[in-house]
Formats: sequence, C-alpha cells, structure tokens
Amino acid sequence: MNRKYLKAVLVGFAVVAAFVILHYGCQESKDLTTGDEAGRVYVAPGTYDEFYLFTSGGFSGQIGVYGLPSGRMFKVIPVFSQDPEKAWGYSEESKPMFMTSHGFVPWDDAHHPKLSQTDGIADGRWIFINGNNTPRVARVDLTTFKTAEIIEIPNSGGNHGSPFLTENTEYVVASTRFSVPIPDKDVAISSYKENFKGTISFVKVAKDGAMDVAFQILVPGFNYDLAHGGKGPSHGWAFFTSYNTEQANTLLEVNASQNDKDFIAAVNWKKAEEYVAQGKYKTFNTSYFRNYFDEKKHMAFSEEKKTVKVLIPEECPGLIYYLPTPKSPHGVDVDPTGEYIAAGGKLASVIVVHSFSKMMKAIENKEFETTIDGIPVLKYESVIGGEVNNPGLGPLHTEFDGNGYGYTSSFISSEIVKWKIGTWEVVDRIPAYYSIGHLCVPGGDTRKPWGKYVIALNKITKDRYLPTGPELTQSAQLIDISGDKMKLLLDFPTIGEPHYAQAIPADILMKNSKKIYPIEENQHPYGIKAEKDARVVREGNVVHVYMSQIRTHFAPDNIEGIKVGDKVYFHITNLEQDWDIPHGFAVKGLQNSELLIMPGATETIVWTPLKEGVYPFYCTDFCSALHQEMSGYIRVSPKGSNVAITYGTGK
Ligand code: K7E
Ligand code: CUA
Repeated sequence: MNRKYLKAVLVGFAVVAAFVILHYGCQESKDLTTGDEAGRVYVAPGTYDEFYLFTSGGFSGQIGVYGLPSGRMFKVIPVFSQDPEKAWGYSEESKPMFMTSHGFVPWDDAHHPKLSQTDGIADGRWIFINGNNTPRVARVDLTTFKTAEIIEIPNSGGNHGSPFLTENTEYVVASTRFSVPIPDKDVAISSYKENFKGTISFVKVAKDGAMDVAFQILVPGFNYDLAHGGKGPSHGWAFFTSYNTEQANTLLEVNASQNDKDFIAAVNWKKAEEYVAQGKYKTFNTSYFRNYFDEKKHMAFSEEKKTVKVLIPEECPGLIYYLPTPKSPHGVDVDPTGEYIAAGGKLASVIVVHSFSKMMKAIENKEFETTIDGIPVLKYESVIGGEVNNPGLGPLHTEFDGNGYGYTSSFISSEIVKWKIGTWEVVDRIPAYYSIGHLCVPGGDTRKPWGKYVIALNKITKDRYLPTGPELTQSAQLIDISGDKMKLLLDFPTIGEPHYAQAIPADILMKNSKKIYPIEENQHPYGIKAEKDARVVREGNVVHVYMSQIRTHFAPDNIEGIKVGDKVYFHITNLEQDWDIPHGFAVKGLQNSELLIMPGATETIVWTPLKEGVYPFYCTDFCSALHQEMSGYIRVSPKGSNVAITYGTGK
C-alpha cells in the first residue's frame, strides 16, 4: 500500500473517531445546557450537582457550601466568625449574634455541621454547627443560607461533642470536651479530680427552630468527645465518647493514654425527660446567651438566661450507662438500623462495635463491672456486637452507605476502610491524601443514607496542590462507592479545616431557596418602603441616614451637614424585589466593613468621621451596567460648623 494512501486512511479514521467521540461521547452524557429566548445557552442548576455538601470551616468558624460531584464552592456561610464581606458581626443588626457570657466573641472553632432530621432522615430545614471554643451551637436556615440563631452552652469547657441530633430534631446534644469546675470557680488546676466535672447538655429545638437548654447531666470529669443520637430501636438514647478517664490535667498525650479502655456514655434522654418532669433536677445559677436573627425586623436580638436544670446521675437511676471502649475513642457512630454503635478508638487496634440490643439486655440483667459516680459501667463482653480487625491505624469516624457497609477513616494510615456490618470483615480500602479526619457519605449518619459517594476530609495536602507558603490547603476527596471497590473521582481544596461535612440531595434545598425579602414585610424600625421616605435626621450629634438603593442609585446620594465626631448611622434598605440583586455600600474611611444588602432587606453601619472633607460612597456589588454610577458624596464639616443637614438625589 502506498504511504500517501495509508496516511489518508489514517487521517480519515482519526477524523471519524474524533467525530464519533465528540458527538456520541457528548450525546451519551446528558445535555448540560438549556437555552433562553435569545438563543444563548447556559448550564441549568443541578445539572452537574446532585448534592449540596456543607463542610465545617474548623478554625475559620464558618460553613463552606459546595456542589457534589463537581466540588465547586458556592458560598461561605458566616456563622461564628465576623465576615466583612457580608458585614456579619460588623453591621449593627448582626452584632448581637456574637454575644456570650464572656461578652462579644466574634470567632469560634466550628467542627460538626449537622442537618436537621425528621424521622431520622435529613429534611433540609436547618443545619446546626458547634462552636468548640466558647461553647455554642448555631442554627443556619437553609432557605436563606444564613445563621438564624446561636445559643451558648453553660457549664461547658469546649463544646466538641455537638451538635448531634435526636431522630426528629427534638434535641441538639452538646458534651463538654474539657471538664471544668461546675459552676466555674477559682481553684487550683491540680485539684482536677476533686473539682472538675463534665456536662452533657440537651438543647431543645422548637418547631420553629428556637433553641433552649432543656437540661444538663453532670458527669465525671472526663473529656467528652463526640456524640450521635440513637435511631429506630435506639431512638430515645444518645451516645457520647469519652477519653481521659484517667482525669489527667497535664501532658494528656501521655497521661490520658494510660487506660486500656475509656467509655461511651449511653444516655437515656426519654428517661431524662421523665426526671425533669418529676422535678428531679437541681437548678444551677449560671449565665448564657441566646441570640437569634429576626427575619422580619432584619436584626438580631440577644437574651441572657440565668439558670439551667441539672440532673445528677446518682439521683437518677437508669439515666446513663458507661460502655467500656478501647482506647481513647474519638468518633461514635450509629448505623442506619440503630442497632450498632461504632467507636473510633484512635489508639485501638480494632474498630469496636457495640450492640444496642445487647446493651439493653446487659442493663436488664445488671451486668455491671462497677459504678462510677452513680453511673453503672456495663461489662465489655456483654455489650460488644463485633470487632473489625485490621482497620488501619488511628480509626476515627465511621459513616454508613445503607447497603450494610461501614466506612471508617483511619488518620494515621491515611485511608478509608470499608467493612461489612455483621461479619465485621474489611472488604476494601483506599488511601486518602493525607491524614483524613472525618468522612461523609450523603445521609451516612441517618436512617436512610443516600450513599453513592464518600467524601474524605483531609487535614494535610503536602505535595498535592500548588504551594501557598507555610500553610497548605485542607481538602476534600470525592470517592465513588457505588461499586464493590471505592474509586477516587476528584479532590478539591476546602475553606478552613473540614472536620466534618454533611450532604443532602440538591432538589430538597433548591426548591425552598429564598429569592427576596418582600419589602412589604420589612419591619426594620429604620427601614423605608420607598425612595420618597429617604431622609437624614439629626438628633444631637447622632445622625440617622434612612437610605434606599435601587438600580442604579442611592437616595439620598448627596448629603451635607455631617460634622466631625458625629455618630452617623446609615440604615440602608435595598428596594429591589429581584433575585440575586444585592447592593453594596462602602464609605471612604468608614472604620468598619461594607454592607451587602439583600433585596428587600435593611442593614445598618455606623461611621464616626474623624476629618472634614468630602467622602465618596459607592455600591460594591456589580449590579447593573450602570453600577459604576451607583455612588454619592457626603460632606463632612468641622465640629461646631453651621452647615445645615441637606440631602437629595438628582437635584
Ligand atoms: Cu476533627 Cu469531629 Cu473535631 Cu474528628 S473532630 S477529625
Ligand atoms: Cu448597586 Cu452596584
């Protein structure tokens, strides 16, 4: 065959192959685009992403929102940390959200996002997350993707085992990682064994989401680490890991690793409710704050609470039991049937799985090893359901796929280990890059996991991403679990440290996503309903600016008569009633953040001008072709000047 001919044939083949691949390859996957009337094509929401993924921000204090399986980040929800982009903690309206018994605390360490549940299944109403440092629990509204409430947990020293839920979101639980004197007082740290205690708190969640500390259980001074609510047969119970049963108060890495076994505390919260109803609690004086955002008034409110009900195990038989668990356990995870309780013994050589039905039998038969402060310790052999051998080093957390398998993260050996419930054999394992902490299967801690993926949440990414100075990103890895073998699909960096994450099918949330705040429902005391109501009012050296925004101007946009040292409140109402048209607001030299005001909302920022002059202000969010025109001036005159307040737009 002549070479030219051969070449022509090969090229022909290549062209046909390319055509086939391009054409049919694309046809095979679904059409990703939709068109509009102008003939433009765009990708419809939900085309790429089947799930929302909510990751904890760890030391960033926030929640990251991603799509799965794309791994694209959509949003950072400010929760425990100030966020100047959204004026969270900077605007007058949001500042009360950070109130605590220690004053204004504008940061926390957020570890565990947890979706609200109905009947043991994530329902998409809210996502809760714990503040680990200054003990708090936040509730985020998933119609607005905005923090709606933050409640402080009294008598706690590190709210780590939180905010896990009971099956119908009756309660959010909160256990103290660090034991402390309760009530707190000035004692020698070396008096730990005598003075330090732990608490396990149950926070009642009302139908509208409002939280209230219903009761606390005073427990021995161990470190209560993680938790999960029971489900199905174990509904009515909640489980909490503990470590440092040695009760060390220094060099815990050695001193708290002595005992062969620590405990899972099993709490019968239905029984606790009975004791509370019978009045068998002690009332402790304390102080803690509940802060909530009123969506109609567009502002947050704080209330201080002064007492809490405390149950003492010695006085409440049947309230709480200890399950011996090797060795400094971290995670405690209940399988979808509610029968098995898997413990991540971070120094243990096996994954221990307790059996709820055996636990109930052991309680009935009083198979106790001993009793600690009125808490019976059940015999290990009596409660153990199975042990997973060869789980990798440093097992931490387990999620379930609903098909009879558990997936455990092993931090030290940096892998996910898949094992079969019942036979306890390891059936697959996959490396994680690197140092996996939590992991997440969509719905993987609920009664009906959606399965499909497991997401590894990794602490360290050395050699995996472009270097960014001394600190490298943390990451999430998406792994397909639909077949027998786990398959790595992709990984992506995360904002902050993704301790834990929760995922939920996109269509559950998409349809409820709020688009605007109806302006007629705006009850902000300084809000205005129309541009004609815009005005500037002086009250002594306080000035209230009632300002409106609509594409593409402010009213008023010229203000005179402000004086050095005045306290100027800008109350800005975005009059837009269109989805995704926030307007921003920023003033030169304003010693604070911008405002980013959602359609129909009102927000306030305070400014004390220090120097005379003319100050431009402008919209920070590109809102129309004439966004650059959306600006104005404020004239600031010296203290004592007699320039009168005048204002206007277009005059
Ligand atoms: Cu990172 Cu749940 Cu705070 Cu484990 S915790 S990893
Ligand atoms: Cu309004 Cu840009």
